[in-house]
Amino acid sequence: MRPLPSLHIVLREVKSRRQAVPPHRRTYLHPRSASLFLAVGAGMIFYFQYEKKRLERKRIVEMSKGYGKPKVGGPFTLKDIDGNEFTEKDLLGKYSLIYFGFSHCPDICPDELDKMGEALDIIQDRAPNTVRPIFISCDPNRDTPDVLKAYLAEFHPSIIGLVGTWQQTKDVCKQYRVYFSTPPEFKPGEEDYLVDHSIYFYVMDPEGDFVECIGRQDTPESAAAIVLQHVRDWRREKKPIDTTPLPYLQKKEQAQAPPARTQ
Ligand SMILES: [Cu+2]
Repeated sequence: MRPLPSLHIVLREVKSRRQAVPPHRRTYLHPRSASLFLAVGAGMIFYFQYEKKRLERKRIVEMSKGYGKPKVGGPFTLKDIDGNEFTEKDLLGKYSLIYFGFSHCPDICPDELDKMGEALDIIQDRAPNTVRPIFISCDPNRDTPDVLKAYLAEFHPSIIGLVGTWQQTKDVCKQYRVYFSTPPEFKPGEEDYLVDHSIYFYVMDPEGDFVECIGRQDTPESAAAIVLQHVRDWRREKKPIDTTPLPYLQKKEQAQAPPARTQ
């Protein structure tokens, strides 16, 4: 077997071949062109990766809108904590972040709502008023509007609390494929039950279609990043998005505004 040439010999060969090219025909890559070349290359790789991810997200979004597929979301009728009717039509215009829980939940709901609050601050900072956070109670017996109002006051002020009758709650849970186990009514002495519920945030687009789930493994930062990415995709496709200030900001503004002058 022929022995492999040593590195030294290889280098010498390269050198001599290079020298064989007359000086005026040698091509040099100027350091500036080299860095430009690398920057363009890196930019293209980044762009293609971004596009690939965007198309992948789009495919998933379109798949979840597809016919014949189990659909998440649909018509429902509930009431907000001020007693106003709230239906699936009130989800339109902005992105929604929907969470199903109950105020007696010992630990998961508070943790998730804290996380939602932090994510909402990040989102509000980068894409103001594009997302409407919603908490739907799946414990209609104990979560009266007042109970829910007091409970949600401990979390982010933008969260809209929704409650319904037992049947309305059962219906909305069915629409969102949330397991619903709450008994229609509780007997005295049995008020201390736990409610099994899903622990996802449902991200719905401004047309009211489900786009993605945010799970317990997500941090406030990653949850915000998921939502912001969808908002960016939506805007990129030049689809309309409502950015009127969220109700809690409007209330805040009204409270701060000087009283109207009367003559
Ligand atoms: Cu919970």
